[in-house]
Amino acid sequence: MATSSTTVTITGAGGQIGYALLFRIAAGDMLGPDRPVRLRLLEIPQGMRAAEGAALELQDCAFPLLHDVEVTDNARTAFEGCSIGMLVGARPRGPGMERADLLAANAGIFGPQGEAIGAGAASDVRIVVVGNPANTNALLAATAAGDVPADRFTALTRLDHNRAVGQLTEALDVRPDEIDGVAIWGNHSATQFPDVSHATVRGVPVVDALTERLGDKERAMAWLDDSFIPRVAKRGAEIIDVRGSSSVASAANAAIEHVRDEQAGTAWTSAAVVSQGEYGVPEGLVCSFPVSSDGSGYRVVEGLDLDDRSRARFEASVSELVAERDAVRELGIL
Ligand code: NAX
Repeated sequence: MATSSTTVTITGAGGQIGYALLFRIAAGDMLGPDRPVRLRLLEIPQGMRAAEGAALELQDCAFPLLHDVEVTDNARTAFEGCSIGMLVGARPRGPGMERADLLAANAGIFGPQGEAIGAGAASDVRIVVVGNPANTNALLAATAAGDVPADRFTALTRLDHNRAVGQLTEALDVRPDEIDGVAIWGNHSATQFPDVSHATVRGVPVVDALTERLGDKERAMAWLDDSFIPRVAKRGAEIIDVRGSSSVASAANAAIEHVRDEQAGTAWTSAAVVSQGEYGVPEGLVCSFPVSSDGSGYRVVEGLDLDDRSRARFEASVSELVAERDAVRELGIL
């Protein structure tokens, strides 16, 4: 008997990240070689031609796992029967736009998309929000989705996680798969806290390995504070500066890994999930934590010690999330 296909909905599918996502998903990179997919591409009218063009190219790839592609500018159609939703399309900050304007514009996107998910998505639906401000956009969609359990909504901080691993591989001259236990805490923004205090390299604490390499612990801590943390947190700006365009393939790769690991299971990665009060984070905020998955969704890794410096960094980022939530509430949206 043929395996039934999984419906994957991608918003902003005509954009840059969309273009980098579609072909890898259709090739089986996200759900594996045994799970055929049906793609639903959601765009706004101005983006429809680009999405339709991508659909033509998908046809020209003749991917054996790709059972169907539909392009639409109707959110209800796009999310009907959706099991995996990747919410990439968002309103970028325009010139002179204040934070409140940005949040209101995105509420106008993520509210109706959340409603469409509530109205028609499959009972096993899981959502990852990529479009910025990702954490608060996920909160907006989750709130609008009615009966869909809030823990089905996540936001992407896997790119930040991967960036942190990438910085360590260079500093320690090791391979990415030799590093475990990196964590991103807080908001997907420059306030995020990339944390190595529970990380190991070939089983040795990263801080000890850095101390060995740089000569003493003071230098290791200075590298973490002055180089590693700001570089990871501001890597998006560095990419724009060097490449002349924002992160695209690395963002698409991170989104694919986020969904793959949530579905297949993982002992440890980073993702923004709906807080249930873990580590003192106000309930309901969509906040990045170290997480694990047994295949049924991401859960926060609990019981980790955070020293005072770490806690202060984490709390600063959580305060930003609270401010974003409050700003949305003040607009009467939540
Ligand atoms: P693009 O501007 O290339 O593409 C966005 C697409 O979304 C456009 O085609 C646009 O027509 C479409 N769109 C806008 N409103 C829509 C709506 N209501 N419904 C459906 N489609 C809609 O941006 P791209 O480079 O692809 O980036 C997409 C988003 O990812 C941005 O918000 C960006 O800030 C965010 N990012 C998030 C990252 C993360 O780690 N969470 C990292 C990369 C990226 O910066």
